[in-house]
Amino acid sequence: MIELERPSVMGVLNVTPDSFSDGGRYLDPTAAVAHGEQMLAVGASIVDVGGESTRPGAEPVSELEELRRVMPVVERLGAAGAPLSIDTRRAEVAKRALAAGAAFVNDVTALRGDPAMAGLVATSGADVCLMHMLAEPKTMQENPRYDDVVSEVKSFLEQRVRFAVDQGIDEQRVWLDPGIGFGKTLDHNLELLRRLGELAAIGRPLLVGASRKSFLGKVTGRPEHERVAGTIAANLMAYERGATMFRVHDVAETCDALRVAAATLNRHGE
Ligand code: HH2
Repeated sequence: MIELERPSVMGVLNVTPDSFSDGGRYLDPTAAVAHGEQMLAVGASIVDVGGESTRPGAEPVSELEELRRVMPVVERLGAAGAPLSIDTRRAEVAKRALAAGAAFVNDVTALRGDPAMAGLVATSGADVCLMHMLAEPKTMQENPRYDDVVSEVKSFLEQRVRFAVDQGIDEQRVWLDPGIGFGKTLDHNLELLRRLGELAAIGRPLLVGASRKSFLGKVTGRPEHERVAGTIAANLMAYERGATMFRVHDVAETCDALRVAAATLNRHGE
C-alpha cells in the first residue's frame, strides 16, 4: 500500500467542464497543474485527477476525450514526482495514468465499469479504491431506496473486496468508500456517516468523499462554495468513526481540522 500520512487528504483535481463545484476551472492543463501543486504544498498527501464528472445526471464522456483532458495534467504532475490518483472507470485511462506516475486507481464503479480494470490493477500493483454506487450517475438520484443503507453498502463492499482478491489484487492495496451522494438521500448519507464504524469493521482503510456535496447544502442551506465548514464537520465525524483518507476540494482547511482532531484523539501517525 502506498505510504501516506494518516489521516491523509486527497486533493480533488477535476479536469472537466461540468463538475458540480469546480467544473471549468481547471480545463487548462497549466491551471490544473498549478492547482495540483498548490494542494500538495498545503498538505494534500495525494492528488486525484479526474476527467469525467460523476455528479448526478452527468453525461458520460468518450475515452478519447477523457484521455485528452487528464493525460497532459497527469504527465506533468507525474514527471514532477507528485503522488497521484486517477479517478476513472476506464482501464485504458488508468493504464496510461499509472505509466505516467500515478500509484492509485480511484474507480467509482468498484471494478464493475470496465472488464479490464481488475486485471490492470492486479498486474500494476497500484492501490485501488472501491466505492459504493447505486445504479449509475445519470440515474442514481432517482428515488434511491435501501432496507438498511449501512448493511447493504457493507455487504456490497465486502463482495467487491472478494471480487478484487479473486482477480489477483493484493487485499492490502484495497481501500473502500461508502460513496457519499452516489445514489443516496440526505438521510442515507447521514446514516452512513453516523454508522461508518460498521464499514471500518470490514478491516480495509476507508476513504470518504463528502466535500461540498449537496447533502451539506440541504443541511446548511448553502451553495457549493460555502460548504467548507460543513465538509469539515462531515470529515471529522468520519475520522472519529475510523476513516483514514478524505477526498476534498478545500485542502488547507481540512488538513488543519484533521490535525486538531488527530491531536485531540491522540491518533497522530497511527
Ligand atoms: N466523489 C466524486 C468523484 N469521485 N471518488 C471517491 N472515491 N469518492 C467520492 O465520494 C467521489 C469520488 C464526486 O465529486 P467531484 O469530483 O467533486 O464532482 P464531479 O463528479 O462532478 O466531478
